Amino acid sequence: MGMSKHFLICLVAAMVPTLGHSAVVWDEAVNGDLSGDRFNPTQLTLSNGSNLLLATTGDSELDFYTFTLAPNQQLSQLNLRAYNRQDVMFIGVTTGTTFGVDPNDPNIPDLLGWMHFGAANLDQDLLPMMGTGEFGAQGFTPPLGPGSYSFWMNQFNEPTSYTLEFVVTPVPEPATMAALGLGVAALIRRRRKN
Ligand SMILES: [Ca+2]
Repeated sequence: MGMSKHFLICLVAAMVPTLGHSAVVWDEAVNGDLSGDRFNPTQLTLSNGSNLLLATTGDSELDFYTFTLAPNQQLSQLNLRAYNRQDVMFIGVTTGTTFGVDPNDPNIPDLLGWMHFGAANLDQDLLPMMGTGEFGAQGFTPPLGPGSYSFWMNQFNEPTSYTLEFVVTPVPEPATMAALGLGVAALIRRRRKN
């Protein structure tokens, strides 16, 4: 086996676990109710790949959770994977390890992003919609980079179950991206020759 082919196989093998990881990081049915205290949100640990959150919120029961992305991690997508009612739910995000907005007196400019979502958003990535900066929120363009983020989920009507998928990817390094690009190009050339 030539050195270049061996290198390619190693490169591809190194990428696969990163893309293939999928785990439930919190399931209220198993792990208990998410925190209702914005100053002490439930701590989630996200890994590169797909991270699922299964929870229920409704009436006056709020859900607060937080996670910290390592210097080489970014949140690429926030996909809605399940939603069991027709009306909409609020999701808001702030930077930091506590949720920086008072739900009883929300100051919108303190929100990094927010939106109302519902069944119409099933299998959609909420992140770009949350980042539009509506009503004076700070706004952002995905991905969300390294650092701490806290979320508030709120449904004023009957309890609603939701499943969110947080997709975390490595922050691309220019050298890695270039090597991967060359590797893929070489693989394609090889396949065409065979
Ligand atoms: Ca809950």
